[in-house]
Amino acid sequence: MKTLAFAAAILALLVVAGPVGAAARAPVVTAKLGKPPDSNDYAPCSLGCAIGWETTASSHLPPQGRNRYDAKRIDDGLVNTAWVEGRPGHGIGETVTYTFTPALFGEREKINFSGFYVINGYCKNPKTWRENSRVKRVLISYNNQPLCEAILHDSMNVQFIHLKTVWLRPGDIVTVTILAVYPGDKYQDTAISEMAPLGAH
Ligand SMILES: [Ca+2]
Repeated sequence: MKTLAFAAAILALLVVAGPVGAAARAPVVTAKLGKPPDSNDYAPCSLGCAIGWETTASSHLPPQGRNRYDAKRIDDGLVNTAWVEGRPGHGIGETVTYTFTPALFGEREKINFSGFYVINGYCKNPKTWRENSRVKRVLISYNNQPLCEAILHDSMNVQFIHLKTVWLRPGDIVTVTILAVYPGDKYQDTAISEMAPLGAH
C-alpha cells in the first residue's frame, strides 16, 4: 500500500508540475480579413494619429533599380511599396520592431495599443504578390515578452490583428517575428506592404 500511495503522490506531482515545466505558449489569434485597400495611399486611422513610432527591421533586401525594400516601406501608407526581408530563404525569424521613443509621448504617460492592420505580401500588383512570399504566422512581442501569435490570411485585402489592449509607455518596443510563410511562386523573399500599430482610439 505504501508503494501505491507513493506512486500516486509522484503521479499527482507530475500532473501538477506538467504545465509549469512546459514552455508557456503565447495565445493564438487569427487576423480579421477586410476589404481591398481603396487606393494606393491607403492609410486608415492608426496609433500614428496620436504619437507615431520608429520602425526598424532585422534585415531588408538591397535596392533593385529604383525600388527600395527597407523598413520604412512597411508603414509609408503606400500599398505598392513593401518591406522585404533580406536573409537567404523565406526569412523565418526575421523581425520588424516598432519603438515608441520617449520624445513621441510629449505630456502623455502612456497610450493604448490594440493590434495591427496589415497588407500582406508585395501588393504592387497581383503578379508581384504571387511571385514573392507572404506572411502566414507571426509572433508579436512586447518588450521582448511574447504577447501572442497571429495567423494572417493569404490575401491582398487589408487585415486586422486585434489584441487585448496593452498600455505602452515611453521607450517600449513591440516586435513582430516571422514564424511561417506562404511561399512565393518565384522568389524566396517575404514581403509586407503595410503593417501599422492600431490604438489610441
Ligand atoms: Ca508600403
